[in-house]
Amino acid sequence: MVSKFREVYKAVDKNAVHWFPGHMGKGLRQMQQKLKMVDCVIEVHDARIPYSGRNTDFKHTVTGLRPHILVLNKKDLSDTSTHDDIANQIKKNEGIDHVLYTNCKDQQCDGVRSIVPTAKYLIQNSNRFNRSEQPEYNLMIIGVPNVGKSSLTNVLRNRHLKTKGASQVGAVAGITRSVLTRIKISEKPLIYMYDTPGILIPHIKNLEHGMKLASVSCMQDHLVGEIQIADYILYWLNKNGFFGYVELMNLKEPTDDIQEVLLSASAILNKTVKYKHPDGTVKVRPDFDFAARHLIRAFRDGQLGKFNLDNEYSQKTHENP
Ligand SMILES: Nc1nc2c(ncn2[C@@H]2O[C@H](COP(=O)(O)OP(=O)(O)OP(=O)(O)O)[C@@H](O)[C@H]2O)c(=O)[nH]1
Ligand SMILES: [Mg+2]
Repeated sequence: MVSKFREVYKAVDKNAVHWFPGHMGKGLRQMQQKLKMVDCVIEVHDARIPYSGRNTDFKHTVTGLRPHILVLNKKDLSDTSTHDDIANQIKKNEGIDHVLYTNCKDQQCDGVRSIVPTAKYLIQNSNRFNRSEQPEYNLMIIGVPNVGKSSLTNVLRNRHLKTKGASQVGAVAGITRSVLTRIKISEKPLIYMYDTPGILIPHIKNLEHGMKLASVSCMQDHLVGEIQIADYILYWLNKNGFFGYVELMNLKEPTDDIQEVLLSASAILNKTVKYKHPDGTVKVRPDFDFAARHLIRAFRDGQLGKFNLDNEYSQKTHENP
């Protein structure tokens, strides 16, 4: 039987998934300047996309020979059944031995608790080069926008020092704009963390990687287009057999047509916009952007399920992205 759903995703606007504003280039330069002070790099990424959009340039420009921990954050929104498999694959393919899954919203999270001891262990067993005489350890947290770098810095600070958080956190990508002054996260031994701005690869060649980043809000929605993001989410849900959106969007059955989905949801959301008709009169039509945001929000909040958007790279195929 031929599937009624799309096998391949085609974007309306392929160029929309490029986002490299000035503060990212500047942030990257600041990070490189601070590097000689750094003993261990903590790379944070979204657990729903363990491969897509990870900034591979970091390996050459930032991580280098330093100890490297990969933190896959927002595990509360991700498909936990694939975690072990992915961690093993990353160890095998990338040589990163320490892959930790975290949920910054959970004070008791084992992954969060193990970051400082793991970093301490790795630093004590590494060649600190020019820093071997320095008593304090400096960590640098890096990653793409909105994955929870500042949240993690704050949780670690609160856990160990019982003081209030210092790094600004926000639901939109691009909150931290520059490399901040270091934040103390442990007294004994003395450990500091540099929080840094989220940095994307300047040119995202793989369209689906870009759309996955956008789907989990590592880019700003208006740049990619809400309807385009909703369409990618619809494509992915259908392709993977998740049909929770049918009820959410007031549909009778699954469909791959985003216009149909948005039109149907508009009936219950009851949001309209005025527009000027070519005949000069002002008319009213359903607010499709609002309906698109409704689908995107439900997907991001986990209402439609907990997903691994990179599932094609794990379990079955073991392909490299
Ligand atoms: N569900 C869930 N949300 C999280 C978690 N960690 C962070 N968040 C949320 O993710 C959003 C982004 O968090 P930030 O800490 O600002 O992310 P960032 O990586 O510093 O972002 P930039 O500074 O923009 O690069 C906020 O709305 C946080 O509340 C988590 O483990 N689970
Ligand atoms: Mg931040």
